[in-house]
Amino acid sequence: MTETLILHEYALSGNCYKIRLTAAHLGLVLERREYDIMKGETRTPAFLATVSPNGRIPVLQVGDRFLPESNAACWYLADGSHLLPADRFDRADDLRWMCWEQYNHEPNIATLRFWKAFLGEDKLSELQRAQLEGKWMAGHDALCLMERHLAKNDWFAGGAFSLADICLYAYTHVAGEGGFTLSRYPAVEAWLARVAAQPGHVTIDA
Ligand SMILES: N[C@@H](CCC(=O)N[C@@H](CS)C(=O)NCC(=O)O)C(=O)O
Repeated sequence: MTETLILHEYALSGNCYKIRLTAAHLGLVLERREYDIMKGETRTPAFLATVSPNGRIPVLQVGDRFLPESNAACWYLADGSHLLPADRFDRADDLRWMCWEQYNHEPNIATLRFWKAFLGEDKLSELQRAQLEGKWMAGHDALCLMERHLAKNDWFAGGAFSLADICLYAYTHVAGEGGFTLSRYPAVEAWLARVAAQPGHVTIDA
């Protein structure tokens, strides 16, 4: 990759971490720009006009082009590498797990983490408070589905460590911060340890 790679991020976000983890596994250097999402720094007119009209991080800047959405950014970095299966079906299966992560996993597990560990339960609106139980149940369902898959498979797709594992690891390993008890999902815990043991692994606070 010849163009400069800049990650617009809030470092403690799992969505930002998964891009750094992908880059670390590929030996790619990312320049990092931090925004304080608690202060609305991604909602300024300048950010909306230049970085992303969606007003959220992460955004991967490649040269002078901007790519929002964490999993798209991970895909961009990993395209053509050992992190994506060579087989066409397995590659699509990798993408399937990444889509599932964004629809079934992240909106529940990451949101509860954000509400509880970052905002604080006493700061939640009535609407957010009313959603706590439903998000907990949906997050538990997601962890149960992972548990069933990982009871029979070491990895999510293609029989090897891949991008789907990275994208799912990002918020699963901090699910405890959202109130989930990971010891209830032993196959998930064993998989988290396998991911963390991969050469090139970096932690969320690195
Ligand atoms: N689907 C998006 C989600 C992005 C997202 O929700 N970003 C959050 C932090 S993880 C954010 O920027 N929040 C600040 C805000 O909405 O103002 C992705 O995967 O990148």
